[in-house]
Amino acid sequence: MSDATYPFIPYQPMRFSEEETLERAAAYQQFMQRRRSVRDFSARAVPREVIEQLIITSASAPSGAHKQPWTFCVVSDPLLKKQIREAAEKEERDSYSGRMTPEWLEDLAPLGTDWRKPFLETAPYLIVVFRKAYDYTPDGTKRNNYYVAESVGIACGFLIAAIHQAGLVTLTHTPSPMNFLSRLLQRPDNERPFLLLPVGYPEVGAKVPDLSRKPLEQVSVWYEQKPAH
Ligand code: IYR
Repeated sequence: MSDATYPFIPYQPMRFSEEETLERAAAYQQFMQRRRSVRDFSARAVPREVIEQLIITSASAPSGAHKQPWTFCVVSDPLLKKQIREAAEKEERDSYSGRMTPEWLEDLAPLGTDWRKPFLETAPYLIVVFRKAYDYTPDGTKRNNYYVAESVGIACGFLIAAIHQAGLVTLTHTPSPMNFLSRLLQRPDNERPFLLLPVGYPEVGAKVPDLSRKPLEQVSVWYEQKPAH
């Protein structure tokens, strides 16, 4: 570790009044409530530039030691989408008919999922997010990454929010095991598949399960200073 100091620049704060802050927090909350995991995709095209912007947003996520330990593989080639679908359905078929426990299948029943994944071909884009356990420096030595799952998970959260903000839909698909993605996308040994997100427009008349979200009281515990009396 050298004792050189590293450059710092002024932070450019967003400045809002208290009233505006609450309005913005509430408006964003309501906007995010409309996000749903959608499985019925339209084949309607999405411009490449849109996907580029979504990925730049996702890659702005914080990461352990700012290592940015992610790669976004963007698949629009119909032949490759077909190969991904076939490989995913092969794994999913085995999962749904034996690998998943009865309890797991019972928990999934309200979502109406099964081994069939037509969205892997219908959606105009598949974004396959890879996590990088380590990186290589230009001279080929390994450099460690930190909190990789947390970092890539946060980036995927940013990506999902950006997709919703653009008026598009996605779902988090996790075929298991996922190593066929490393093979089909020819990824190097330091990358592991993390999440697969189809991106596109919803099919006209798309339906989603009638679910509700846990209210604030059920998901939060508050530790506040007691009022003096
Ligand atoms: N990976 C499977 C099963 C699945 C598992 C969970 I947990 C879900 O919330 C949804 C599906 C699939 O993609 O169908």
